[in-house]
Amino acid sequence: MYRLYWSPSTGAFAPEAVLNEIGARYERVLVDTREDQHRESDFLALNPRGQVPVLELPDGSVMTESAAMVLTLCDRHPEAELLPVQDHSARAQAYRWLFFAVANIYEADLRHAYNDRYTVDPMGGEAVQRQAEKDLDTHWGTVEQALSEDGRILPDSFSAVDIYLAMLALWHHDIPRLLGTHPRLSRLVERVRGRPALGALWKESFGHKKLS
Ligand SMILES: N[C@@H](CCC(=O)N[C@@H](CS)C(=O)NCC(=O)O)C(=O)O
Repeated sequence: MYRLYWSPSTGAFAPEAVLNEIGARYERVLVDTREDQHRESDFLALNPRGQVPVLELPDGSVMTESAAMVLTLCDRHPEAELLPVQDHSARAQAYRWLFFAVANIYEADLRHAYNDRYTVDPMGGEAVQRQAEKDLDTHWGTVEQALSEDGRILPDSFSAVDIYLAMLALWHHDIPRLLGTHPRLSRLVERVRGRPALGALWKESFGHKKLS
């Protein structure tokens, strides 16, 4: 059985969504970042970086990095068809946009949320945050151009990368503006939200958020 160390409103959503899509058995261990549980020694022994999510595989090995978890779960459960097959060029596009999302959008979201960590100037947090907002505009613009008209990052199939992008969209500091100005992304979010396997998790994770 898989074990997912998670906290609400974090990158744990993506691997948990994939676990739901593939129908795998898993248990959740709450590491509440709001209570600083991610800084406790037991958890630091699993992830010295002190971040969620952490995924324990059925053989007891432990991994960090949400995107790596998504790829690992898709590889281990190919029957769920959440990624194109290995030798198809669409697989390369899936890697491309997942890495793009992590390296750029997730990165800018962290700068926005933890702006004080990105400057030695005690007054500099707001400037870091403004720059992160500008960068997010640029990166979401790039994604919007890459999406199909009906809101998929791979034009021929739904994929785990759509799930990952939907999660990042729901972290945006101004979701109504983001979705209002990015119609293809808005359709992607609707598609992910409508996935039968994700209903309960979506409600728990994002049910309180205003989308328009
Ligand atoms: N690259 C990591 C980033 C993980 C990460 O930044 N997690 C955040 C929540 S989304 C966290 O644990 N923040 C607590 C902290 O840094 O203090 C991943 O994709 O898993």
